[in-house]
Amino acid sequence: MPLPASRDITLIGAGLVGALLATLLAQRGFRVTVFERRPDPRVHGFLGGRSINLALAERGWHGLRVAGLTDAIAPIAVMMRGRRIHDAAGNTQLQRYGRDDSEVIWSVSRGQLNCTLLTAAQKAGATIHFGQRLEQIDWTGSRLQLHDDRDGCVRWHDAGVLLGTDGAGSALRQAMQATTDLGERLDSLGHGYKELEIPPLQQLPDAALTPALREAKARGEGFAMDPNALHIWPRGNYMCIALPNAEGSFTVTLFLPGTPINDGPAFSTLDTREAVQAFFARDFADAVPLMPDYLDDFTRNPTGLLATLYLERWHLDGRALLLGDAAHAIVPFHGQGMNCGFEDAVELADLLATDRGDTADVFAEFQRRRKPNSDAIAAMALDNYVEMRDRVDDPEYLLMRELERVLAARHPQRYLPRYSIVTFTRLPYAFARTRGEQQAQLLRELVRGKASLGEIDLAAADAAVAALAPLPAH
Ligand code: FAD
Ligand code: 8R5
Repeated sequence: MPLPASRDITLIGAGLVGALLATLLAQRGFRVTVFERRPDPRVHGFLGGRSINLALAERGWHGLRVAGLTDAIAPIAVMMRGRRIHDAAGNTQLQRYGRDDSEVIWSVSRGQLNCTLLTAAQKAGATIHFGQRLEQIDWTGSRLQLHDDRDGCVRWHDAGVLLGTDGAGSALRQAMQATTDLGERLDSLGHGYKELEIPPLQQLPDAALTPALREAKARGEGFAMDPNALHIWPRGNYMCIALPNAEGSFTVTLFLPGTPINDGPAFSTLDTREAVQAFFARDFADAVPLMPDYLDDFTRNPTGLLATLYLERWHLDGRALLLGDAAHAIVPFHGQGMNCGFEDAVELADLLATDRGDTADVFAEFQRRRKPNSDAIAAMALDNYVEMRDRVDDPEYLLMRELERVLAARHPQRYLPRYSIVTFTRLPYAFARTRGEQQAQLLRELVRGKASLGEIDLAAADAAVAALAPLPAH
């Protein structure tokens, strides 16, 4: 029996969110067609072969679980149990993210994750057309124009119900904007990023290694640093981070202002190899010997831009809806862009599958539920940049973290650090943000003028926590 027309859905973009959503919708009996600009990464490789990884947290795992994919991803995920902070002298220290190894985040290869999701979508029945770029939409005729990268031809297709999962630079968003004002605002952060690489230990020349690392290499060890951490080199207005890849390398990212702040380093002034070299030698001396190609990487790799995208409207009645980065691109500092997008996909698939009414109502309901949450994670991601680059080695901040652990242990029903709510639960981001503000206020008052945990009035702390509403079940 043919499916009714409303069961036909067209997705633009088969990135992380599009491929997961295609899987979820196909599994729920929708007829799903996806148009993806790039060639099939399972045939042609990914991003020129560079290893780029992402941090996967509970919200992201949940999306994979609903799609039945945890068993496919778990074997390629590397556990990160905390931040490993590298000070200027090269000493490191681990700050755990959670109570124990049940509260950790995971580093996953973007390419492998995307390939697994594409295969799952096709297995569930979705049709994916690669090398097909959305160019424009004829809204009156309900047709979309695609450019076929393989033969260079331009063709028109019936549009039907459109879902935009085509990322931060969304072509569908642009086409929607051409007919209706979506209330778009792009807030540029003024900082950019550059990706570098620490190769597997076995590929590093002995001459560059410390005696301890030379021994580790001789023992056959795979990683040049602690593999089970998210490494951070906090330096005030800028920082480096590194996430482990399963094969032994690390992807290092430098986050830096575009132009100087108080005469500090910036992308605009790192314009010669000598300037880059002097900067790294001064600020990231312990990482330099582990990155034999960093000068070439720095010159060759593009500088990424960082911005937050806000839209007042995500849909054109029942014809088109944006989700994932296309609707709400955020800065990366909470590692939640994909995690949030996966939450979008699960929510939308549920709404579409249970709804018997008008698609426009479903889209409006989706926006009503998700927008407060994407606004909240956008704000918390901005906060976390300051925390990562400037606060993680500050004594007052460390005392607040220490107190937070004590309070969470004493009052598990009432105190949960904001980082934990965001990362280890699926409580709404908007809840994490308001609760986080209340808790931060409480911590600030308790640590004011105090130098150590012993000086803090725990009875007063207990009373303050008791005044918070109990946490929802999670
Ligand atoms: P994308 O994954 O960008 O996918 C969009 C897809 O649409 C692409 O396949 C693209 O080719 C396709 N497309 C674009 N235009 C067209 C067109 N005109 N026609 C057809 N197809 C088109 N998030 C985390 O949660 N944790 C992390 O640790 C993390 N790290 C990140 C590291 C980096 C370097 C970057 C850049 C982002 C990171 N993010 C992370 C954010 C995360 O990558 C995004 O939030 C997530 O990929 C969004 O998924 P998406 O499907 O909406 O967009
Ligand atoms: N995205 C991340 C965190 C929080 C870590 C913490 C931070 C690189 C472009 Cl910057 C960043 C986090 O608070 O200790 N979890 O996961 C991922 C991050 O950056 C990713 C890799 C990134 C965009 C470049």
